[in-house]
Amino acid sequence: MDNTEMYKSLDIDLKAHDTLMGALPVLFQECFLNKEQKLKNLSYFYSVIADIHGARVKELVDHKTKGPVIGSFCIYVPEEIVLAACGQLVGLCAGADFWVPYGEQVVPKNLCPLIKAGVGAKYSRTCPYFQVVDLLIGENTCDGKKKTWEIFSDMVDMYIMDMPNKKSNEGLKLWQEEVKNLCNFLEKKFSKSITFDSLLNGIQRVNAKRNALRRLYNTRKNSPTPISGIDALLVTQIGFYDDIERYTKMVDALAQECEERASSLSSKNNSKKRILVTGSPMVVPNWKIHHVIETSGADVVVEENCTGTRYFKDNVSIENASTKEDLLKNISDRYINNINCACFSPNIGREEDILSLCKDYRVDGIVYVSLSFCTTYMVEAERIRKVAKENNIPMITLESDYSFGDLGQLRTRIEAFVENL
Ligand code: BJ8
Repeated sequence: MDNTEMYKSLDIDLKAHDTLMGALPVLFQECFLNKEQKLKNLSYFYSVIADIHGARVKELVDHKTKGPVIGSFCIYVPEEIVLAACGQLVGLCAGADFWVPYGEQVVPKNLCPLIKAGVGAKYSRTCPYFQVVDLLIGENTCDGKKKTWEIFSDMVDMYIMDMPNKKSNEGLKLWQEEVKNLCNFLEKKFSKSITFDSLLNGIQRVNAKRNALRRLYNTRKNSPTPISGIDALLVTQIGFYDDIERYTKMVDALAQECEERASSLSSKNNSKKRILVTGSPMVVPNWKIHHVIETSGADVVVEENCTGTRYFKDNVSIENASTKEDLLKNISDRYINNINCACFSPNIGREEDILSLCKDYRVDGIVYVSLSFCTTYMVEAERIRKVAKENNIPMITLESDYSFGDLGQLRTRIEAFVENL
């Protein structure tokens, strides 16, 4: 389908966009299409990526007649409230190296690639998702993001949620206020009243998405795993911008196929080592680490990061909630209790999560990956290394960006790590 007219209406730089789109198929082919495919329900997710700047963007453009399209950079932004305001939430975190040089024209080079690529995507006018949003909701997590919102606010309408640094009672109170404030802000800004029923509906829709993802990830506890780590990562990544109902249905169908496949594989011996990946988020099209691990003789069986278990761990409770305020409180609780971001100090919950995931997914080794200049995750690696050592779980720490210059070095280190497990 020719999207030129839509791109023009979104003020896309067509020439630069063509260059960007030329690079994606090569990577996609290498990481996904070249491998032997066994799960038929993956074809939906592959088709979403193949048409990443097409059909879904058109749906979002069409949605604007009914409600706002809102962008975010963090899984702390509650999708339930955006849905209750008739909005659609899209994750704008950018994972392509293409955008980094554009970002570096505006922000310092020694920022993480996720921020630089995000700024570059907007600055270069080559990402239709950035171009389609009516509002960007930022959050005060790491310092890099906090200051980058000031730069974004010259290019796009912004609302910023403050974040506590500690998961104390005071921290929880601050966050509860922030969640309420967001709700009030969206009501006013888009003249949509958020009621108990609309909020409940939003919660149920996001909980259903989480249930489907949990069901899919549970199948990865089997040995052999019925789905490769890179495919599971791709599925989770798509959840950040796909239509929520369609996505949930497709994840459920895939989970069912994986359950069936797991029972048919159960009698087979599995000699592959099982890896937990943890650290900074991995957003489309950042598939590098999974690709290297899984072409080095191991399986990634779970990801403890924001493009993994943190995205769907536990639901927002609707029990005993009879008012809109109750629901908002339950939303605050679910987010603060389940998302163990390294921006919090201390961040004991993450240590506990990693250990219990290692047990549940029968993990042989941990691959800890920080994006370059992602200070919080780089520093926290030391705590996780200690905890892993105390529990006799081998761990390797890697630092990488979106370029492919370090592929050889990564492969050498990962192969040696897997061999020694
Ligand atoms: S809850 S991990 S999505 S903040 S990679 S920009 S931390 S320097 S993305 Fe994150 Fe929310 Fe936390 Fe998750 Fe900063 Fe690190 Fe860059 Fe990061």
